[in-house]
Amino acid sequence: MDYLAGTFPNLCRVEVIGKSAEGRKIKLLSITSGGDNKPAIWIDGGLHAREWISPASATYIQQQLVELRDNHEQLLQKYDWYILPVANPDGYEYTRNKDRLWRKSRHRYQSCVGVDLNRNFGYQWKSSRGCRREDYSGPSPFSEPETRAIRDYILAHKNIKAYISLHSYSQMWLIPWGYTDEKPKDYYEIYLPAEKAVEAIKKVRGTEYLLGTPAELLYTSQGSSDDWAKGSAGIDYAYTIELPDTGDYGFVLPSSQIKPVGHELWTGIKAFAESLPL
Ligand code: 0X9
Ligand code: ZN
Repeated sequence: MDYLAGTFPNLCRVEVIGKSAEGRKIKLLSITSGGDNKPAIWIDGGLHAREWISPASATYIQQQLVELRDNHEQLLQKYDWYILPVANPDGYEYTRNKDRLWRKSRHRYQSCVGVDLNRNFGYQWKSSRGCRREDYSGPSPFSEPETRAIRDYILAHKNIKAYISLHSYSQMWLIPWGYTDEKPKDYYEIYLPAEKAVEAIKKVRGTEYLLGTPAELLYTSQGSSDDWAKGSAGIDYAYTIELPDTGDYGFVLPSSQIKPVGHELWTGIKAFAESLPL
């Protein structure tokens, strides 16, 4: 991100949108090619520490948008992009040095460590039975500095019209709601651009992403970021993407997969952006 911002200062810049519980910077790349109040697409990764393909894919998209801008000038003319690869820097660092399969943040509560940041958002938030759980939702909605940083940035940028959160694994493009088995009224409208994305991804090298709600494909859960983006921030087009694979390697995807996964995802995001009715 620092390289991109230093090399292409007219196109992008690094913004520190907050600090983690342990004091690390939460860094986002904003990509804007001029023009006022264009619609924007938000992409975050790394809310869950161990899902390493998610930050890697977010940086892949940054590189495509900035370094290879000539290949897709229209996408920069039409949209601003806000891309946050590592939303949970404390957890990420912990997976690099201590426990590869850590999921939560590293905020200490009583005798416990860590909050599941994808349960800490303040829409349909639900309290947890005990802080030791892998999906501990925190003492209250937005108790965590990482989720507050995302909330505050998004609420300050009303031009954000699409929200995408990158996770792994399962190969799914998930559509709200995540907290219930009911579908939003505009389900069909928000299904269409996601369907275009999934079709485009399949054409690259045959990777199949399932498309539907968490209740249909996975499980319901409350306090997640996509539901908050749609339910509270008013961003109609809100999604969670579960990146590859489907379980052979799971969270510990080989590094040889970084480029192919990033490339097919980027192909899907382009098809998605081009088909948004904005
Ligand atoms: O449980 C999660 O937070 C996500 N799956 S993961 O394996 N990456 O942990 C699913 C989030 C989508 N579901 C909802 N939005 N409720
Ligand atoms: Zn996840």
